Amino acid sequence: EKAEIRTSLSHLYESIRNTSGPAMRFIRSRVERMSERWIQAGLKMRQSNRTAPLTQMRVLLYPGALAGSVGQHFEGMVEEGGPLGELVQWADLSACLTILGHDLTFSTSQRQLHRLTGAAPGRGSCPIQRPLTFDLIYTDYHGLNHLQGAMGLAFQYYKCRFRILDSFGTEPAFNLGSYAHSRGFQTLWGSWGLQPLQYMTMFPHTPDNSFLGFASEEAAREGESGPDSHRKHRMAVVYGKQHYMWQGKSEYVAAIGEELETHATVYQPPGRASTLPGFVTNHGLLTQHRFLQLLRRAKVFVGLGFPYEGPAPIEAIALGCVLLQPRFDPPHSSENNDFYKGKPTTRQISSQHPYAEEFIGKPHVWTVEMSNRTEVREALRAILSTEVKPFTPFELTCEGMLERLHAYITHQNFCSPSAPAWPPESALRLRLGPLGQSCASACRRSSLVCEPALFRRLDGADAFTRLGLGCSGAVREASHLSPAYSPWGRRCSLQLDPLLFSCAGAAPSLRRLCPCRAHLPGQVALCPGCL
Ligand code: U2F
Repeated sequence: EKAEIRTSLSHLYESIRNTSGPAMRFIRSRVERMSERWIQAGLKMRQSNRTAPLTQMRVLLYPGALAGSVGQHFEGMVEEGGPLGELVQWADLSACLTILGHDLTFSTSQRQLHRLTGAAPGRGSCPIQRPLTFDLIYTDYHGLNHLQGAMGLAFQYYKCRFRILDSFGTEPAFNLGSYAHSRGFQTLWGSWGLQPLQYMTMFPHTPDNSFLGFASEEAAREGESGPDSHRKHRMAVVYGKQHYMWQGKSEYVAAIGEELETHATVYQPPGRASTLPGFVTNHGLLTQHRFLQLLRRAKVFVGLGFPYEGPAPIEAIALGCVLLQPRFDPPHSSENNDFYKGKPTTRQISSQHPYAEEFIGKPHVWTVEMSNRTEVREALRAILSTEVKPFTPFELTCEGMLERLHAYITHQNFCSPSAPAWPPESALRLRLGPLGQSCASACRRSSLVCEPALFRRLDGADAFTRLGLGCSGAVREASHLSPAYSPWGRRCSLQLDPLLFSCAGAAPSLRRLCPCRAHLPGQVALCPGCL
């Protein structure tokens, strides 16, 4: 059966009918609020004929963070200022798959997971393994544990069908258990030995993974483009849903308060006194709808440094706010920061929202040294004196997300070694990185992106020749740094274990061989001609 673009989300409402709790309420209300935009984006996609229909997939969505004992903890936080970014992604992923015409099962129950994917009770103590009835299973790190418990031995066989929602990303060196163990890359989360592209991130920060993203509010919404629709008040909304996020920031917040009427949406525990400065108008945690209405009136959205890399700044920019956020110097990372500690990434976080800083920038995004009052004040004055239009990067619109997910479902096949390679070899732009640099940054320097799926295409001795390098010898090594060239002794190394191909790997004495590619405007995940 072919997957036909749907013009209603009723299939999704049906599949979440029996779920309950605050997290699913958040997901449902987000989907309902955005449904018209999803439907319009689907119609546009159908008309454009850019994308061929594909076979309907049977898809299981299992957010492990909402199931079992972890789920209880998470649910408790939803209405108290806990993380909602993951829920935003689950909501948008499920809407997107529904519009694309796939057959969805949504579950947050560990018991149901056993029924759906586990072995059937057999005779005596010998359960009977049934074939898995899902072509794709979207889950998260918690869900991987649950799936392993439910599926037993079949887990290994079917794991190529999994897709892992992983906001902050998993680099190859942390992903391969034996390697992580022997080279000191062991973390709380990594070590599942999946294909790195099976991990799907919130922003395109880890090219070794697939960028899933979400769908933001959009700049121009039909019927709202009247002259008054983005009239801005001299007003700031501070980004930070819990009191602790404000600690140690009083100077910075005071500098905001001097220039603008200052609003907040901080969860206020009943019976506890607020510790926010008196000049701040706190609305308490708002529903998403009311939060977005507040942003519509505001001129500036102010980052305090935490939460990192969430969706709210993108929504704020889409509603015409300017994001003012702190720079991190030195950058935050798993080496020096409790939040990133134990996360399977070596990324260096240069500001609260690196995507906003690098991909959007001025006039929408101002990144400042938070403790420098003069810099903060000058930035605020510059912001107040410029009119800034709402902006949404295409990749974070409903249409952009539909296009991207459709491409992934069509082309990414991790189960069959004979699947056609994607993107095709014609997309490859071979580059030699400078000493000490990763391919992620080497490609970026050429305004390209690192494409891990193309590493296989440059993993032969001829790649060195094409770059004009003469090797004194070439060895195959299992290393997240291969392929690479060492100028000392002109040593060339090739990859022994394809799971270790890594855009992120870098070492001071090595020049990486890098598979770069171009990307569509506003859509880094896809290359021209690769749809
Ligand atoms: C991120 O999670 P957060 O939940 O902290 O991300 P935010 O950017 O604050 O916002 C998530 C959504 O919450 C909504 C808002 C966003 O879409 O519209 N919201 C709301 O409904 N009511 C309010 O009063 C304020 C905001 C990130 F996404 C996670 O991956 C991380 O775990 C977390 C920590 O870094 O940050």
